[in-house]
Amino acid sequence: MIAALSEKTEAIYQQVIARNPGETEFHQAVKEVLESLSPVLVKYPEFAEQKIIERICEPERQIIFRVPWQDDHGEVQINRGFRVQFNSAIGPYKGGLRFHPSVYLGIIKFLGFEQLFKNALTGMPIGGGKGGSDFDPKGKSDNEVMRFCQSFMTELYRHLGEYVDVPAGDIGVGGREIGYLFGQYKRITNKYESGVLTGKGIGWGGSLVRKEATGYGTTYFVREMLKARKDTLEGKTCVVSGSGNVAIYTIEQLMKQGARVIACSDSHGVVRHDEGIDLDLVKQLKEVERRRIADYVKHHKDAHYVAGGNIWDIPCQVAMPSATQNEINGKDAATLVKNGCIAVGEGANMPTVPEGVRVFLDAGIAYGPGKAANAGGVATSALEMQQNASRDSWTHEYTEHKLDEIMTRIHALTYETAAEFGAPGNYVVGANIAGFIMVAKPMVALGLV
Ligand code: NDP
Ligand code: 2IT
Repeated sequence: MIAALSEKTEAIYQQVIARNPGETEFHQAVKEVLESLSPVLVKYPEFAEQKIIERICEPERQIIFRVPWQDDHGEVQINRGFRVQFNSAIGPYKGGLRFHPSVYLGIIKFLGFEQLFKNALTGMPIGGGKGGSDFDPKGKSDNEVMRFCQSFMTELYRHLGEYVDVPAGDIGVGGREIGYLFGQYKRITNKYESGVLTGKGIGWGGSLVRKEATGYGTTYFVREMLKARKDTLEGKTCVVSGSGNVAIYTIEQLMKQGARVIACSDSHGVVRHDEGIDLDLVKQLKEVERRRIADYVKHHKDAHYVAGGNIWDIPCQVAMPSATQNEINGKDAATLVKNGCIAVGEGANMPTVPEGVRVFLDAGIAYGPGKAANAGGVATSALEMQQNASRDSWTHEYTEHKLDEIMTRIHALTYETAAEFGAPGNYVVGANIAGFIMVAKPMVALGLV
């Protein structure tokens, strides 16, 4: 069940719409959090007195800049760069960079807003931020991507720092891009400041398990939700949307937990393979060759590819949206429930539209919203920062164990908070309230800044 906005939160929401015209994804993310907060204002009247919600909805700083670069034909290209430094009450701004043609301020702000609560839920000292560009890395040569990243960092570097703002990857930004960005930061500043970016490669300041962390973490969260219902992932039929970083390592961990993954996708279409997805092939196609998922069926004659298909029409017990925002609409959610889906773990940020969230909650299935379920990526970024600060590198086993502990703790925190605020089993309420309180209390303590 989702509560309506109270008079007070409705007024705040209307103010957010008026102050941020046209930023529909940002409005959606704000509304979804405000719907959970009325009981918090009753319990903590100081939050209302200090206008904490109004302050949280206004980013501390927003940077928009020109990114000029030259393509392989010598033609000048212009993109737009963004960094929104949302909230630094509990640590330096932290959050990924997204390179995708759909990027505009409203997307970066929704992501930054989600990020600040997610980061709080990890229990690590990281504030919230997000950035990116409308640059499209698809179809670009390595040299073009490098020139773009160098130009992007030539402007952004002045706003970053280990104690200031620490970006990482998101859609379209992986190890290759982080490498070029770090190289340029190092060159401009003349400092080997490892802690300025996370998602770095092994051998130059990166952490083991960061690459796997978001997918593994989301799967651990689903494992915990099922455990609370005396169930497991063993033998479950799963569908994972996307075939990028989060999707690949979600599939890997689902398989480790004994589940069967029968479908994945990209923005062009859906692959279904009832024998079980061949993960080594997906890694080869996507991580190494940067090809389309359509090529999967060239290697497996018994698999099916549907161009423009809808992955949520495929019956499954566990759905793991791992591509992008608003990829599950109300009808998709109803189809999933009708087909016997018992759990949804959001690897992507805000992949389910509000109507779809309502369908999942009304059906009483185990629904893990992104800001709790996919926090393993940024949590492991914080572990990377710890290793950089102490000039140490931890083993795979130790780091993975830490990630598992953090996800298990986030599950317990969101589960218990939901129960405390009268909505047992509702992880939306649990995540929003727990994350909000963990930012709001420090904001009160730090005074009007
Ligand atoms: P990648 O760029 O590695 O992969 C993105 C995947 O999603 C690709 O398969 C891509 O298909 C698909 N996709 C992207 N945009 C769209 C779209 N508009 N419509 C349909 N499909 C789309 O990104 P990540 O795996 O890193 O990110 C996936 C999601 O996870 C995002 O929502 C991101 O915000 C979230 N996330 C990522 C974290 C991380 O650590 N990387 C941490 C927490 C959340 P195609 O190649 O065809 O574009
Ligand atoms: O949405 C996210 O949490 C990320 N893209 C990862 C952010 C990070 O700083 O590791």
